[in-house]
Amino acid sequence: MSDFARHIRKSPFFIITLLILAKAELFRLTVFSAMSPLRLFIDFLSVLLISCLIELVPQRRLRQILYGVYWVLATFALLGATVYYRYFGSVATYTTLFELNQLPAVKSSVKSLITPMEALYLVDLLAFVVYAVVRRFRKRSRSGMLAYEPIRKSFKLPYSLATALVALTLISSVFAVRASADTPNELKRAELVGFSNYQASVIWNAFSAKREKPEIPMKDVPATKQALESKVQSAFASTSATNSTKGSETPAYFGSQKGKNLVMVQLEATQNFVIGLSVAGQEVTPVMNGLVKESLYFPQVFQQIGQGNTSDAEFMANTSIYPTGVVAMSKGYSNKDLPSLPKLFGNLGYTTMTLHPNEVTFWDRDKMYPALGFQTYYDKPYYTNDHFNSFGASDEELYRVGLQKLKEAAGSGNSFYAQFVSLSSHHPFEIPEDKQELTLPEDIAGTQLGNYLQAVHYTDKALGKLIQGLKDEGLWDNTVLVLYGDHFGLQEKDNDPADVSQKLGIDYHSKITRFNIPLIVHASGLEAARVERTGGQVDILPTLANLFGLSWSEDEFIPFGRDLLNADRNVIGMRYYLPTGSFFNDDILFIPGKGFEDGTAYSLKTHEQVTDFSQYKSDYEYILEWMKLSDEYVKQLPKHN
Ligand code: GP9
Ligand code: MN
Repeated sequence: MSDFARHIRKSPFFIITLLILAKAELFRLTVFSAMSPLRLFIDFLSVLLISCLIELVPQRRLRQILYGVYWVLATFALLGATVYYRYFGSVATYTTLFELNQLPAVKSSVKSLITPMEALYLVDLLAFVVYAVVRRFRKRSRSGMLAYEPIRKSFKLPYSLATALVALTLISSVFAVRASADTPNELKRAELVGFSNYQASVIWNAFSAKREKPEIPMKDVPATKQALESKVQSAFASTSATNSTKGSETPAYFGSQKGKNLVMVQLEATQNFVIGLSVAGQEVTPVMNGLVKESLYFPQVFQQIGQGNTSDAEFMANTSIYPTGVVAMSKGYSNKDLPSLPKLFGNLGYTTMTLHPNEVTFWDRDKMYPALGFQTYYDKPYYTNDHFNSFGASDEELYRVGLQKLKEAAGSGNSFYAQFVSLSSHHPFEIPEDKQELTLPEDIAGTQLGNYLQAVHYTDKALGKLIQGLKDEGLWDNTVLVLYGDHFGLQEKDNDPADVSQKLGIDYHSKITRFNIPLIVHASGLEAARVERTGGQVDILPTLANLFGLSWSEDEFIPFGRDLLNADRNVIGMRYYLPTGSFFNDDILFIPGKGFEDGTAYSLKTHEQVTDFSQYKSDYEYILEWMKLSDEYVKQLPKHN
């Protein structure tokens, strides 16, 4: 061990370059499950670039420190990105660092994502630390004092060679990044150019996007949107939710819920497969199952969140704008005057509020809620902490307080729009024992799947209390209740689809079933129906706008979803948890490769792979342009005061 450590101290250039390269390859193997001599060479050049830059520093001591920093930073960046990939299925970038302050609140989630494999990233650093401590200890016991022993001779690249290598490796990195710039799929891009080149390219793109003029000026957004809609299918033009009152015929359901209250509950980590599911003779979600029988139920809706997870789902449901995927929308766009559902209702004299039992600063909601135009928010301090999970209060407590607020709002004589964001079924789904009411078979109990079912069962039960409360307060008949899931719950790494399928007696697909969330709209007098149209979280606002008869002009608002009750066809984009260019239409889930042709498609009906998907090429081209348009739109929105 001491030889290894001495080498690091004497000739860090070789050994640290090699160690970081080894870790870059470990990352490649874990994330992309593939390695090739060409990719290894590209990684080598990018690792070498930093080492050679350090070699240009003349002071030996400073060089040593920089190597140490390089070693530690690269190790933790790659290790962190590996764990991050396991949850998000995306390669972390510098913007992920903005979320580090949230780590303490989700430490149990992070812990459950770490595997023993991660130790491989750390062995060399640990060995070095042990060596350094032992060496110091020995020295102290010999001389009775601490002393730094300078290394008199250490290896250093000749200045001219280091300069030449910097130039060469820099050119090769720029070349690799440029060659992959046309690949929309971020995962593929990261795989092609390697971790550090990918980081450099993301930073460069963000920097140049700031300086460049918008590609589609605001005044051209409506026309571009219209053109895109008709490009995919002329039917889109007539079902566009730009302004529901604009079409020649009145859309179905238009204004049927006008003037009623809206209570919209975003259910944490609730996937659609739990609806109607029974385990060992017990219904997992009896309350929602009952509701479905008397509601509009949309079983083919999918998550579309980006880096902002729960908060992105809130953002989308209230704006019908796609998350850019580059940053949590709450962090990146809360300075904007966001067109939104709370504002549309607010303009009609509604009282608007949002309720969530976590700290409001989590995901910068303290900035997002005002930007969305919610008049009031009720966060952590409003709830009695019943220590349900690491965030604090339970859903029952959320609804207890919420019902009081709804009662007060109703008392003022105004209609209200209240959004609830539930939290009790948060990953890793470990809820208090006395709240676990399902009796699960042995092979499910105690697994993540078992914990998930228990947590969702609790979420459902708490929801029942909200519904009962609304009935008791006499609000039920005049309130539209909307439920939807924010994103998947079951982690891919802990739940083999075949195993889940076998245990639950369903056909669980690792992507289609995982990203499928429920959407339920209940209103007294609204006839129950199962609406099979494919949809996403961007479609929630246009669908509700139609039901409530809300309208607007293009200057005020440009939503990027569709009214699911009137659309004849739908294509929705997904990025971040799947690479950019992925989409769901009414038939398939498509995931691109480098482009369309080398992509993969799965039938939504059978979950089987579809080999001939050429007919959907226009959907692929459309969704890329559509999401770009949404990005251009949100970027150009004016700042709010
Ligand atoms: C906490 C909640 C966390 O406020 O948003 O949920 P997550 O975003 O991790 O799903
Ligand atoms: Mn969530």
